[in-house]
Amino acid sequence: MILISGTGSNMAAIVRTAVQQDWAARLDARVAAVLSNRADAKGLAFAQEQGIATGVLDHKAFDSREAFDAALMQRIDGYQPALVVLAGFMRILTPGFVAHYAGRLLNIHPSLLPAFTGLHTHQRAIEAGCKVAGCTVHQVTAQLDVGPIVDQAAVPILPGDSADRLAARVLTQEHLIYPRAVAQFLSH
Ligand code: NHR
Ligand code: GAR
Repeated sequence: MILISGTGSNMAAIVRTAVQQDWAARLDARVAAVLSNRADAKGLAFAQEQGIATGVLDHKAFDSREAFDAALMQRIDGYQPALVVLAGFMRILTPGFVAHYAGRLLNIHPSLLPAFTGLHTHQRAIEAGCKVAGCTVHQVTAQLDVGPIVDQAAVPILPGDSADRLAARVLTQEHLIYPRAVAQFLSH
């Protein structure tokens, strides 16, 4: 199960790797569905083209984070997933949600955690004068961006880098380490 909010390039990387590496035969695993909190998330079209079930649950239609998360849990549990993968999913999840999927909830964050938790990581890394940046796959816990680190990759920050240029460099690494981390999780 993959949750997205936007482009879904990490989701697409996982879907492509699952096909290329034949996860169905080798890991008895497939992407059960792709859910988004935004109806206009670009990644939904890609998932549909791949024949994957998709769904939209608009957080703005709910009175509280708890109500949104309860509905999201119900949707997810309909697929009985072994693993829930956040891939550019932009809603903070409640402690109840996190507890429900404890040990089977992964996220990719666009920084070398524990540095730069939260948002706007690339701009903040450039402004801090960092010489390296990167991305982190981590288990999701109730506290934001601090769950156990599963894998990381580093890239250089080059003179004159913009946040967009750095983000693109980091994203190529995300597309390598996230499918690898998911496969590793599913092989245990
Ligand atoms: N939920 C929990 N409980 N723990 C984590 O570690 C989580 C999480 C939900 C999402 C991804 C995370 C990231 O990789 C993630 C980790 C969104 C926000 C945020 O502030 C922060 C961190 C992450 C994702 N979201 C705003 C909110 O009010 C909305 C921002 C927007 O819509 O653009 O939920 O960076
Ligand atoms: C990725 O860089 C991901 O690490 C980051 O957003 C991008 C999503 O791209 N995630 C967050 O910032 C979570 N708060 P994608 O939709 O193309 O996978």
